[in-house]
Amino acid sequence: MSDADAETSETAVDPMGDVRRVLGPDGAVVGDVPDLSDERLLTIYRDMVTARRFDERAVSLQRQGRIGTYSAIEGQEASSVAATHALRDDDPVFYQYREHGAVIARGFPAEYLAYWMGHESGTAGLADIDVFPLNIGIAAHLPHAVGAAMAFDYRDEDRITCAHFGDGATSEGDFHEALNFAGVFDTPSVFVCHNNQWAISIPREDQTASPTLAQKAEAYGFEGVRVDGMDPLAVYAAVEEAAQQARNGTDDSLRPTLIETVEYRFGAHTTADDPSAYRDDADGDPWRAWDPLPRMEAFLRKQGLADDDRIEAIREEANDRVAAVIDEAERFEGDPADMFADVYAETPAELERQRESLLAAVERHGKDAFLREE
Ligand SMILES: Cc1ncc(C[n+]2csc(CCOP(=O)(O)OP(=O)(O)O)c2C)c(N)n1
Ligand SMILES: [Mg+2]
Repeated sequence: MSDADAETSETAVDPMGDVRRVLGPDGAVVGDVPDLSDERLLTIYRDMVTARRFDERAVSLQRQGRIGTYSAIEGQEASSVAATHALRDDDPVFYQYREHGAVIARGFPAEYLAYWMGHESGTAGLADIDVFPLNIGIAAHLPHAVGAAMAFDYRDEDRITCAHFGDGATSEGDFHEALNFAGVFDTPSVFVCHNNQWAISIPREDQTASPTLAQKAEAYGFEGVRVDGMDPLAVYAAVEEAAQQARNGTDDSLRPTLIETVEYRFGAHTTADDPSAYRDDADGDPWRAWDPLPRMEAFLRKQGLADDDRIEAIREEANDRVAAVIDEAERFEGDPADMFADVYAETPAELERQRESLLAAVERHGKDAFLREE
């Protein structure tokens, strides 16, 4: 480590407490680097850069009225990207609504953005990559993730499930029911709890009296671990171990693992939120030194895997990837009747009346009359 590196490491305040870590704030190696090829390390970095670029563009699309409400990932790119790379491609991922990195790591189909634009058909693209649609009802996807893991067990399939959720989700009944079930039935499950310090305006300290979220696993009889969620290599290592435990669990320890990824939500909760109403901008300052992007970039440079040209090329590739997804998503043809589909097994009479009235209006005025003005 050079003198300059040592200085950066010492001067950065660590806001995370006791966590598993591989990279210092300056990208210096401080733990065991998982066994990843150079190409995969660069791919993880590329997907993180893509997630941040997607964030910038998605917020701007929302401001222009081109997508609906959007939940930003800035600061949390490492945990969903690296966690997904640590799985096999056919291990289903259940996520909340912020962990876009899971979709980007699986190939980033344009349908993903189309779904945020309101196209119901967008979920089809996610089925192809074994990612379940986003879940707004906090923690409601966790019993489903455990149920899917149980199904793999019953069918003797060599697959596991990975479920992402936030610190706020740990206060929901569904969280406790799902993890209790996972423990009792010893399901092949990995739970990734993104402790980004906030559940909209509720700070982590007001969410639970438990000193950590990871320790909640103890109540269900399996292991809980705390990881630096802004360190992609630490997240990768923890999820890879948990996935292996889920797949090949031994008799003396249960297969599920709860991983608390400690991180920070730099942006607003969503584009509908104004964080200045409940926190100071300066609250995020201690976390800036741990930003996953410059950290992973510094690591790649120190390892001799990237130089200025390489980093620039990766940024351009990320920009192009996001631009291509936006172009394709904006070409999706919407069918207004879709909004009535998949709500009820049998459409109630009042809803059917509304559907018919909308379709009659579309027939009268043409679909374009209902679209946004360019
Ligand atoms: C069952 C339920 N209750 C309340 C809400 C309103 N709500 C939306 S997001 C959110 C906070 C979730 O916080 P967290 O789980 O920490 O995820 P984060 O947004 O920080 O990623 C709440 C309470 C909801 N969507 N569903
Ligand atoms: Mg949160």
